[in-house]
Amino acid sequence: MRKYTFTAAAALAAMLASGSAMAGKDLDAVKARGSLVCGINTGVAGFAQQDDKGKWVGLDVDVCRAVSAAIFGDSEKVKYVPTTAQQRFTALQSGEVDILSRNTTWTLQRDTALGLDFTGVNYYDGQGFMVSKKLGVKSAKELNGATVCVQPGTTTELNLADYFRANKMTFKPVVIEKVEEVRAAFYAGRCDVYTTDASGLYSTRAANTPPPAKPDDFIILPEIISKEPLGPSVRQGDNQFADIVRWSLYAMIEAEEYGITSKNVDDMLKSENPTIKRILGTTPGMGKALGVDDKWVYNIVKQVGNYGESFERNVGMGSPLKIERGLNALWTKGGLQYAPPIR
Ligand SMILES: N[C@@H](CCC(=O)N[C@@H](CS)C(=O)NCC(=O)O)C(=O)O
Repeated sequence: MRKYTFTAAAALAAMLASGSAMAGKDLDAVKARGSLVCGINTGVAGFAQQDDKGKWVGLDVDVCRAVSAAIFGDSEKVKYVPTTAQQRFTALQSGEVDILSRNTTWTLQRDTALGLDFTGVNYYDGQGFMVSKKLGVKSAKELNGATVCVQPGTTTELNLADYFRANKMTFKPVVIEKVEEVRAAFYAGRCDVYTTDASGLYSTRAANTPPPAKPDDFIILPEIISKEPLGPSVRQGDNQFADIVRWSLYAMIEAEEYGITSKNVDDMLKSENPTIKRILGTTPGMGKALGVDDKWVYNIVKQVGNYGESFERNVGMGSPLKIERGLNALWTKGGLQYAPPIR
């Protein structure tokens, strides 16, 4: 036993000395390939959507770009694979994608039985309901007997059943896998209600509304019926890769807290603040501990922006979605976004 302990400790020390502590097969594969394969959704404006040049943009896309910047020093070494709600976990489990960054709720079963490892929360959300104004409904409590459009393989489907049962109401589900088809069904009046994460409702209403529907024709009811902490996940089994994903997101949040932006990051390299020096690698060590370049946060912020910049650009008041920071404000501003210290 003693001998075993000694051997394990020696092996660990040797790994640490060689700088390859806990290196795993997933990170090795990403490095060997020279790119990150990132599973995203098939098109939810603000979170992951192709712009007019065919480039994927959005809050979830920015997480992939940040991880790419941390590993390769270049945020563009990413291949994007669109996945429906139903396909997404198989895509990650089978190795088709390295990371899932796709409005996916962190739940116990997904984090355990499904073999995923959640690495943080890039958007605190909750489930809501959208209806046509013509329906004349002001509260979800008035939805007894309604026909409800919903996507399968989601927490949405489960919460919907729980909510109606708890409120002694009935509903008729219209379950459709493809997001554009579920939206079309809703706009065509095949269901009274569309339910998903509130972010998805804002996104659908603001940017995906196919003509002739108009955003003003629809209202989002006030009830938020669940907790949907959305965040990136990886397969279990490669701790270092999971750490890089986790700390890339934290780096964006920490940069916002310390006022480091894509615009001022070069000036910030001259900062005498010891925390900023550690974050930006002017005092080396943090990158080395994570197994990436000491300039990792500099590269993330310079190329992708801090969390607040990404939020505003993609889903915030400056975007068509116009979502307030709310729960996604920093903890110093009354929200839940809180990064452990980079030290
Ligand atoms: N957060 C929920 C729902 C996620 C979800 O898939 N939502 C739909 C509606 S916004 C979606 O993203 N669809 C896009 C797609 O299928 O590509 C979950 O993790 O189960």
